[in-house]
Amino acid sequence: MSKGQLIEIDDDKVTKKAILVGVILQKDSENEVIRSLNELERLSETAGVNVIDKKLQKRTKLDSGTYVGSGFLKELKTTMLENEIDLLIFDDELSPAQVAHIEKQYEIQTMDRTELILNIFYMHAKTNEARMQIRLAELYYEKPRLRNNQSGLDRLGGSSNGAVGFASRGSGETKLEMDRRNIDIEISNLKQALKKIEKQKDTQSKQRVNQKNVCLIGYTNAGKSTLFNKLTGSDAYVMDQLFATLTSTSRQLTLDVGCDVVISDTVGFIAKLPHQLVASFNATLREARDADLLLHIIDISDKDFNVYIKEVNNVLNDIDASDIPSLLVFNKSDNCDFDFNFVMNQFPKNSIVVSALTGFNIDQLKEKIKNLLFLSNEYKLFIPYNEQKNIANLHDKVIIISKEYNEKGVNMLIKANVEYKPLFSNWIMPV
Ligand SMILES: Nc1nc2c(ncn2[C@@H]2O[C@H](COP(=O)(O)OP(=O)(O)OP(=O)(O)O)[C@@H](O)[C@H]2O)c(=O)[nH]1
Ligand SMILES: [Mg+2]
Repeated sequence: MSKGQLIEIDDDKVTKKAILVGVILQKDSENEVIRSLNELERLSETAGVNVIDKKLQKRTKLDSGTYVGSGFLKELKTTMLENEIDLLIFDDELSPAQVAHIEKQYEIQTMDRTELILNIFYMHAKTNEARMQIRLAELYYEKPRLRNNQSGLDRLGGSSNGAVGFASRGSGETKLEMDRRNIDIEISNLKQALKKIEKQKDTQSKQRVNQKNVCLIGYTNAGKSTLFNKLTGSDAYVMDQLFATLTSTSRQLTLDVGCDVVISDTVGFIAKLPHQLVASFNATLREARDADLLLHIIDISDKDFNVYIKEVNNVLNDIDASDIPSLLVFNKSDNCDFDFNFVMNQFPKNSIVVSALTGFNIDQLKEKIKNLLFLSNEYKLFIPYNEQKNIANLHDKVIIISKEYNEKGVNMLIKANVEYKPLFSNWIMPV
């Protein structure tokens, strides 16, 4: 496929200049819209865009044709011409018709939040799987936007990672139909290829039945990869930017429990996470859905952390992972300029404050993980000597607190997850 009229900025290091636009509707909290617009600035910077200004418009409802009002757009157009600003980035997903309208009527190059996030994913995709996933998300985004003369996703610059270029922008009715058909074929091929990768991974993980899976989840940039490295001694990619991690990495976590525990670092979440990405990153997000325990990492040094907790819970809901036991891990305690002890009162159950950077409370975190995975209940057992051979089965599932031999057998105090109770229920003694 040939590349269309893409926004190329990287080759000659000319940075795109942009104005960001947010809308405050009557139902919206102004603070929340401002927070989101600031986040859009962070996203733009991550994508290599130079943000010149941020504009907010208060409206009773969105303009169905152009999202914001025509007077507002005219003013923006003048500012953009005067200051040689290339791009208008909207802090929401615009309809294909709205983008077409603005670009045609006002000759303003527009991009929406979804397209910007897709660009970042494209720039950061390093593995074959991530490249295919992002390509699939792009195609989902692009298909309803194909138009006769100009369509497709605007590509910002950034490091070339070998991903396939976007669909061509057609120039006539037949070309448009052809483009649509090509997109359908490519979507179907990509889905098949991704399914194959997923199947391979499934087979690999089925070989490890005796294993507990812990998954790090959380808002992007919360410190998941840093914590993953601290817990496992790995060197996963850490960067002060959004969506540094796109592909999951798994490592053994040593907890002294005799059973394999594998921990996975994975892609971060964000408010208004594009649904195209949720669909195409299904396998990556399934990592969370298949976990025995989720470590929900929160940047406690960010005053808006409550908003982020809510957003992450929304995504967990979307991917059917909200019922999985989770531990709230408040990270970056070293960066906190307030007393964070109130957090323990606000979230008394299953929460801990840590610093992945300094190592503060990391041993306590491991202890908590161990408790949540294995040690929900304490049992007193008596196992006669003639049944001793069965004890071997227990060692990798439970924690043996004490062992006392007498002439008939062994008295044991153990801690175990209730799911393993059938393994020792014959020997349980009244406490
Ligand atoms: N001060 C401080 N900074 C931290 C801590 N943990 C992580 N960071 C910093 O936060 C930034 C993001 O860290 P990452 O580990 O890449 O965050 P992530 O959650 O994996 O981010 P994505 O993969 O982009 O979603 C980096 O600059 C880290 O150095 C911490 O405990 N304290
Ligand atoms: Mg990461």
